[in-house]
Amino acid sequence: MTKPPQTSGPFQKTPGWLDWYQNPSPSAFTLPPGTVDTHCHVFGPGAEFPYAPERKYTPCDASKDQLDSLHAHLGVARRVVVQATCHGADNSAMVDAVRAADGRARGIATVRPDVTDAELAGLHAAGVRGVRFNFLKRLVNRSPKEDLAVIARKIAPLGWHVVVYFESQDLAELADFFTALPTPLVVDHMGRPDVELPPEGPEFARFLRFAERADVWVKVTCPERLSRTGPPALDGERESYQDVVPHARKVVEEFPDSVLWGTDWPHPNLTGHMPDDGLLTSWIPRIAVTDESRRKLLVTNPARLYWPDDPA
Ligand code: 0GY
Repeated sequence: MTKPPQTSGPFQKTPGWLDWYQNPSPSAFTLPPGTVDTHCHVFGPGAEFPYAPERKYTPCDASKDQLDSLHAHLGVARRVVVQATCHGADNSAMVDAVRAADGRARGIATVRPDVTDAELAGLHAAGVRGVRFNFLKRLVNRSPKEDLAVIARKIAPLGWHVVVYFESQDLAELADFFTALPTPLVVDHMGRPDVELPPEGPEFARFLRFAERADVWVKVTCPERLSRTGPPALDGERESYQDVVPHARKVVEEFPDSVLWGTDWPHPNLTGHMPDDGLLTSWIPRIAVTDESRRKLLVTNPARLYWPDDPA
């Protein structure tokens, strides 16, 4: 069967863009009731929510309805929609997706330092519970730290947190800045370790020592982004993303009460391959090896952070 082409509305996708996977397999792992996807995005649709002029890539559309279908298919109960850099600080698509989920979604916004208290109150009413600070040069022009500190001071009274996305080699320079922020922190994709370095080595140890600070949460997400060994070998000789498992398992074992899981759908900026989201969940029992650790990772930890008044 020919699959319909995926588009960006009136925009041209970045050359070589890999579209998200259509018709995913059934979930390889049965998610427990109440599972939360704490890291997913919506892209446009571009015709309705135009991509930001300052974006560094143009994705294929990934709408709230398509996200909803994926979650229904996988058995995900609630979600956190993270503002993607291709929408800059225009949070409309993310907010629209969060509102439409009728209490089953939270949002993470991108805001500028001149954001007003009224704007923040509006975002809070819509379901936003944090902002994202992104330090990846290929995704954003870095904001001055003073601007980020201003934003953090403005959002702290709302009980929000800051989601930080950085490369592992930048942690040494950023750690003191992070520690001085007056909010909890949520670290994207385990701080992007170089998985060719051992989980017992000094680089990952630095990250683990950072993560053990109070009020730091870690997303054990994106094996498909971090892996060098890649998806499963066709001859069955190698499991998928095998090289990321030891790092993620170590994080889950050291911080069972502050780890979070997410799909990263629709997987922006992958270059080698696009994973089948149904098969990706096979990662979960490999990194959280007991029922209790899986329940914390998938259900109770994210509920505590994002729905403290309505835990699963
Ligand atoms: C992710 C990772 C990436 C992109 C973004 O907002 C974004 O554009 O987060 C990436 O390219 O590594 O978390 O989706």
